[in-house]
Amino acid sequence: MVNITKFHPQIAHWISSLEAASRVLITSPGAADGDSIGAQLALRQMVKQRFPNAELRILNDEPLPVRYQFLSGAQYVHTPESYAATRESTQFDVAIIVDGGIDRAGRVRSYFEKATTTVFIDHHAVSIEFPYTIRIVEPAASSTTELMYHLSQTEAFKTRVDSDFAQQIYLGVVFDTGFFRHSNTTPDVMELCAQLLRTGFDFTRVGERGMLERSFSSLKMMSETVNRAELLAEGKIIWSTLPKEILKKYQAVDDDREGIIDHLFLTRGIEVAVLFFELNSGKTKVSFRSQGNHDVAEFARSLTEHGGGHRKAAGALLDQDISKAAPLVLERLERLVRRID
Ligand SMILES: [Mn+2]
Repeated sequence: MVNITKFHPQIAHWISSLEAASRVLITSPGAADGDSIGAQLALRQMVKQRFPNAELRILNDEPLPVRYQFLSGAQYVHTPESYAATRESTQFDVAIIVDGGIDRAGRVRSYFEKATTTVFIDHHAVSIEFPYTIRIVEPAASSTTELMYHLSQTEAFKTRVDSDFAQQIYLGVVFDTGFFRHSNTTPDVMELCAQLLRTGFDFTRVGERGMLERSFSSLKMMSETVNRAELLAEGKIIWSTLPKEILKKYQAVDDDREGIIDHLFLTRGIEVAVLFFELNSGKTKVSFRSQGNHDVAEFARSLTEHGGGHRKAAGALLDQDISKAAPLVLERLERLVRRID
């Protein structure tokens, strides 16, 4: 249950800083996903309706992935380059980061830190220590957009829920619940989505274009990854690799890798899926999915301090190259799955 009442002092503080603001910055950590993009666009609508004279800028370290470009409001999402082209001031009165901390905001961090008031809105339980002026963090929310919806319906904002706003909130919810599959799919989430659907937005399009669609080269890349997949531990582990030749061959962007591991994971009998990415730096990125009986976040943390995530979905950045990292990780994982130590 998302409890907004406890945030009333923070919301009051936020509103008074917005009242005095002429320039407002909205951002998210790099590699923005459906939840962070949905939350940014919904937040823009919320603030725009309540403070029509404020100048609002959405600024992210990386350009908006193609899959989100159909969203209403997508034209307002800038990178530092496209923003600098307008030669506007880089000083903001209020800066708001959603769905993750400022430590991963790349070049936008310097804009954020200069702002008079900084606001952090998130649903992740773990976050870095940063002296934000205002923190609104609710781990009970399935997604940042679910939290944003509740903030938008407070006396302070009273945002009109039109079909554009509903579309943005819905995208974040479907993204972070994995289409209502993950354990964060509460009855409240379903009721919220029922309300959103009544506004008449095209939810099929949000699901297909915003989540499932992939580019042709990404499809081919997936097929090569699936081709190379192998089983371990009597078919309880499935693993594969994405070497840099393949990433290069298909000119893969980050977004193209999305969802490949889920296809591996949904193979019958699998308890853990593992996908290794060879990085240009010589390091290896590894992603894990688990049915839940093996805690892959704990496993990822046991590999390196650059590891973590959730019990069922986690990742790590390893210093070794893929030829060394893969056997090492697989051997330890096999021990875990067979429960021998
Ligand atoms: Mn999220």
